[in-house]
Amino acid sequence: MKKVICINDLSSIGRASLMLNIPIISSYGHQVIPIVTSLLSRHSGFKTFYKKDESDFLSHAIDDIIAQHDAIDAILVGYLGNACQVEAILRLFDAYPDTFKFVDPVCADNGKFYSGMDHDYLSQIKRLLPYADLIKPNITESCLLCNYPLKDSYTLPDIQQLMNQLSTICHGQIVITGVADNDNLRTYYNSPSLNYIENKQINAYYPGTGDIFDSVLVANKLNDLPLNQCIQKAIDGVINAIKVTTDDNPMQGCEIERLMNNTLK
Ligand code: PXL
Repeated sequence: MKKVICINDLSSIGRASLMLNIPIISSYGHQVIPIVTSLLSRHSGFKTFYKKDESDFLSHAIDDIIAQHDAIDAILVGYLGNACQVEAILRLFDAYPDTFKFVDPVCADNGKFYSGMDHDYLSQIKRLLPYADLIKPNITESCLLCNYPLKDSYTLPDIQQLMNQLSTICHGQIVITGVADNDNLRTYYNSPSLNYIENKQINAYYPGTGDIFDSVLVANKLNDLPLNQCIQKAIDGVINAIKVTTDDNPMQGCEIERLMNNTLK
């Protein structure tokens, strides 16, 4: 069984981060080893939430895991909530040079930073990207990482330039999500060369879709699928998760429980 360390927050209300990583990656038969970065009563897309920083726990947990010398197949990094956690994560990366490393530089969407995040925060999490085998910024995060102007729509030369700049930061595979093109959404990737997969845009915003995407992507990478197939499965996963959702309030996230058919029942 493959082992995946997932470094992400745990939000009680509104399906996001670890509450998506754990069930989805487990459903592929991989073992998830969660390391909590922050505890939130609700994800930060809600107007109010209570957040408890877990940097101290994260640092000690990482040192304990390193001391055990357990074999780890993949490390997934998502929402930190405190940029000081980068130091401990770099220690983990250093201790596992051959482990597949996936970094989602979670900090912004739809042209703006998430609550409590800013350019200083971004400059810290950017330090993780050179060590990653695969990164997945959305289009807003891509522009912010590259000091590229945020726009309403992006041309192919825009994406080419962003991809070029991102590949000077990360020498691994790069996936840029959420690029609108009329009624479609494009997911660009750089492996083996610049390419994209297009799907019909769904007219609703559900928090956590990036975490569903990350979970399916990493689970399939661990099964050695080529990047384009991993991306297609990640897109299909997000679309299916939105399709089965019945709650009128999209802030509650996608009802992935409806996709969890299992033999424990
Ligand atoms: O899905 C990204 C994410 C993760 N964690 C928290 C968030 C968000 C996006 O809003 O608020 C706490």
